[in-house]
Amino acid sequence: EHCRPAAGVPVLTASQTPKPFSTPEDFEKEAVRHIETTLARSLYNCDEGAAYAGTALAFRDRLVLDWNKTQQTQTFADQKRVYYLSLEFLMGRALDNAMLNVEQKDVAAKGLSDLGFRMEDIISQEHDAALGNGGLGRLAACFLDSLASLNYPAWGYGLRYRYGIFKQEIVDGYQVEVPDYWLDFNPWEFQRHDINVDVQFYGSINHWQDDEGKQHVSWEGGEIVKAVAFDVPIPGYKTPTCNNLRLWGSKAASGEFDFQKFNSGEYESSVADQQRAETISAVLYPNDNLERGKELRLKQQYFWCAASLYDIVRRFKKTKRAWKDFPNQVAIQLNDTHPTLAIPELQRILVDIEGLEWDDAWSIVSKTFGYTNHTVLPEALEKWSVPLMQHLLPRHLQIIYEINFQFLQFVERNFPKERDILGRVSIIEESQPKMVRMAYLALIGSHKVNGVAELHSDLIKTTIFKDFVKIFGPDKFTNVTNGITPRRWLHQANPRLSELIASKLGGFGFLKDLTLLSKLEEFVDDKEFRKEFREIKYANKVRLAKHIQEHNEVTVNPAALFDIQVKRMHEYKRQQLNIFGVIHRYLEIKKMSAEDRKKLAPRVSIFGGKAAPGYWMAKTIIHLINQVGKVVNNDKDVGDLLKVIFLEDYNVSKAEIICPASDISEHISTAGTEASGTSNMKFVLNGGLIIGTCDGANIEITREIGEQNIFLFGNLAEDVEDLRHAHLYEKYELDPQLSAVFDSISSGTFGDKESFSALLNGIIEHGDYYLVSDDFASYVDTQTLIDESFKNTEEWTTKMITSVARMGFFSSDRCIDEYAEAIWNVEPLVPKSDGE
Ligand code: GPQ
Repeated sequence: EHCRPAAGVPVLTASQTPKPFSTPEDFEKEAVRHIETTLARSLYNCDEGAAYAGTALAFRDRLVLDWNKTQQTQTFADQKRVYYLSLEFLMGRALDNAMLNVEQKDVAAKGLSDLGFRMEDIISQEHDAALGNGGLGRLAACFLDSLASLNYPAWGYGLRYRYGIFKQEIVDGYQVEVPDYWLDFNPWEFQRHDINVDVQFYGSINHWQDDEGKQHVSWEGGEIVKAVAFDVPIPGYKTPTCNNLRLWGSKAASGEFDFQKFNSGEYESSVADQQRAETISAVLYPNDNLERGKELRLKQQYFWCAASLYDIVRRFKKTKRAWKDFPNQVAIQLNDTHPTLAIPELQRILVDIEGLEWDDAWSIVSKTFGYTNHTVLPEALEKWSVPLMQHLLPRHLQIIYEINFQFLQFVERNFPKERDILGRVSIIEESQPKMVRMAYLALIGSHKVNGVAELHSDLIKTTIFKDFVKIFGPDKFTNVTNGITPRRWLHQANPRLSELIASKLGGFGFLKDLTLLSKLEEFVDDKEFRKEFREIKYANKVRLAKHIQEHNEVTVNPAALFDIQVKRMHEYKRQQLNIFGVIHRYLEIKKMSAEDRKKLAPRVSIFGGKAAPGYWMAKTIIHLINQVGKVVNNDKDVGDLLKVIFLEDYNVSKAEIICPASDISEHISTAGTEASGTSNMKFVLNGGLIIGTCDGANIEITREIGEQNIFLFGNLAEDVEDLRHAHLYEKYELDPQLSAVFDSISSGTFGDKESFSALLNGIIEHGDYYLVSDDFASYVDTQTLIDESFKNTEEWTTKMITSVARMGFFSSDRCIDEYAEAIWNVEPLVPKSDGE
């Protein structure tokens, strides 16, 4: 089984490898070797792309030794592992992160400079790995970083999309989607040619009896698609742990196209099977907080769940343990309901293939899974039509019906007097067609269900899962407030601030224990520190201003107040409230005397974010923002007092430039709609303040940093339902200031007024579901407070520093420790060095 080198043959192992590059020359040697041999390029012909490749490969060499060692340690340690199943991993770039984790970025920068390159330019050669939509996918990426940095034995499982989230171009103020082909050169993945899983679809069910009279079920016929493993190393910060992210790509089971058909002249149909198979992992669905029930999406979900579970079960079987030990060895976390099919799939493996009794199997299944819910928005809760599932996954549908039957019997026994409860909690919705409610299946098949911020975790217990709290008791439900990795979102994105903090705290320990930031409060009155802190903020704004100059061809004043809202475009996130506020400001400025204008703090309103291609209203909002920008930015009379910028193609690597550059960022969702939010944490950690509603993690941020350091406004979640009801059944008046804004839009100030009529009518006539009008006055007033506060530089500086000092709680490390303790029951495991 094992390969044994002959005596005297040196074996390269992680612990024998010195720090990757002790000198810049060491690094250069390795990078040049890769450029000349791996890439077969002459140094005379070495451009930035080749320099990036050489650098990445040089660091990768080092990474894979730790990776091998970690995997070997995990295999032999034989302790419980975590599997994080997520359809999205929004990783961004890998090189910078890899260099910083081994503390070798400076050495490499010097080496690159010797070769005639600037580190920044080389880093920006890398294509973002954009296998996600927004917060949910980026959370998965932060979790992988924390799992590795904290030495948890953990794997991620996902899909290897050939196309990640589309690239956004803005053409004449409109969003245009361009495909994101990111795999032309990707040094961070390794295809495992030996790891393939056959995944079955369609077919029929056969019930039969063996010679001993035992009943069996088999799933036969249909179509087979091959899942091919691609592994991505996930290094931890300052630790030898390097975990694995396994992404599945789809291939035709036969591997090749049909030669028979090809030879008989049917070229087109001969490649059709192959193409159909490869379509499964071709593209990421670009919807955020929305489900559309498409067959291909269901295929993606099953393909990935089946391949991952096959892999996990195979690994478990190698331990030769009894099946009842499975939940002691394996914890599987479901990132939203997307991987819920893993539940009936594991039940199918145990019952149909391994021959366990139903109840024994179910006891194992329901101890293995944990389910994280990320939204209460009804349009985002997954439901699959029963006929579709019957067609694609006939055996799974049977199993789901059996799970439901047993569950409903249990409910009936325990709540005999409640007539309506069965219909309400049934996994099957009795609609036309019938639908499988995936959130209920995920909940019933898991031992813990968690929300992602306190308010959200409370809300799921009183709204969508209310009945289930009664059925299972409150202990099944828990909260794990989201977090972010301070490595990427402070150290990498804002190296100067990280350095400054380290100089005050006596080292970079805070990057592993973010609560150490609290010591910064001791320096809040330190004049020199305050000055440096402000200088860093200013420099980060200059960097963003440069980006804006290059991409938007608008000159913005870095001394102005930078007001930023970047996130997916969505009505519930209320970018429309923001842009209406900007228009209001513009109209006010136009009315002001020269004297009054002098008193005003200049502002740059910055937006960024993608709209789902089919989300017409979100696209309208993008269009309005760009139209307003066109008018305002060209109004000489307004000058520097107001600029409006839409940043094209917001993604992870752009967020790394944007988050450190805010004075204010906007997190202004209608109360009760944003489960948590995570960019709110990124902005505050980088010394920006927040204007926000009492929603998601804003509430906990306020508790931590103090309400004097955040600008809260708007109605509370508890009042939203009544307000909506009142809008529908009573006459309501539009807020007068908002009305003036609408008049200016309707008079054509920002171009063709017809373009925006549906947006305005939704508020004026159709109930204003997101309460834009209700919150407008308090939003505008709060922005005025911000103007005043910003002009008082000393007051503002104190708020920034105090807030940063109090952000320790929001590290994804804290979050992962909570999952490990309360949900997974797993312990860290540090890779052994060789010879031990
Ligand atoms: N989230 Cl359901 C997404 O990014 N996409 C989704 O489809 C759903 C949720 C977000 C959610 O809106 C944010 O409030 C959270 O901070 C984030 O998930 C991570 O939990």
